[in-house]
Amino acid sequence: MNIYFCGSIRGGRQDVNIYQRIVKQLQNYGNVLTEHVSYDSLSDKGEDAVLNGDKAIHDRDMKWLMMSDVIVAEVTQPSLGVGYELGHAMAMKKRVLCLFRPSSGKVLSAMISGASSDSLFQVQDYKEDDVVSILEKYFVSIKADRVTYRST
Ligand code: 6K6
Repeated sequence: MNIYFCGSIRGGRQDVNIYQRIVKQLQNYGNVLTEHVSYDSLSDKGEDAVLNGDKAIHDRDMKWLMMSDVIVAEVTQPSLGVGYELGHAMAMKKRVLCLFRPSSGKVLSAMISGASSDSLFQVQDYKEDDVVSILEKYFVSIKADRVTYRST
């Protein structure tokens, strides 16, 4: 299973330790195409962006998004790029899980919380210590869905 993880880069790297925790857990369920989003070494300044060019980053990420089976986004730190990815994922009818930490004191954009309408696009409040159990529950439910689809 290809998993696309979204997290803020130029929107701010405050939550990078949480991204690492999520990505590590996601790797138990499939191939995480965007592991680099969780790297400490990736700053919000973008030296590698200068080397490769923003268009190359955009085009590669869109290709990966298309190839992915599931998108998991940590949406607590607002990011234009993550919002853009989520809009495309929804248009592509991909399965999406957005994770938000109310303990941050932030309020999630209504365009994300309000988009949660069916099982394809889910938004879930969570606490950092619950990452493992929330992802486990989510991926078990996906597996069950896939089995149901195949047998009907
Ligand atoms: C390094 C530092 C700044 O930019 C870079 C290299 N850029 C990116 N490399 C890979 N993915 C990127 C890059 N910039 C944005 N993205 C994608 O957008 C990721 O998949 C993230 O989920 C999302 C972050 O968007 P911003 O607006 O917070 O940068």
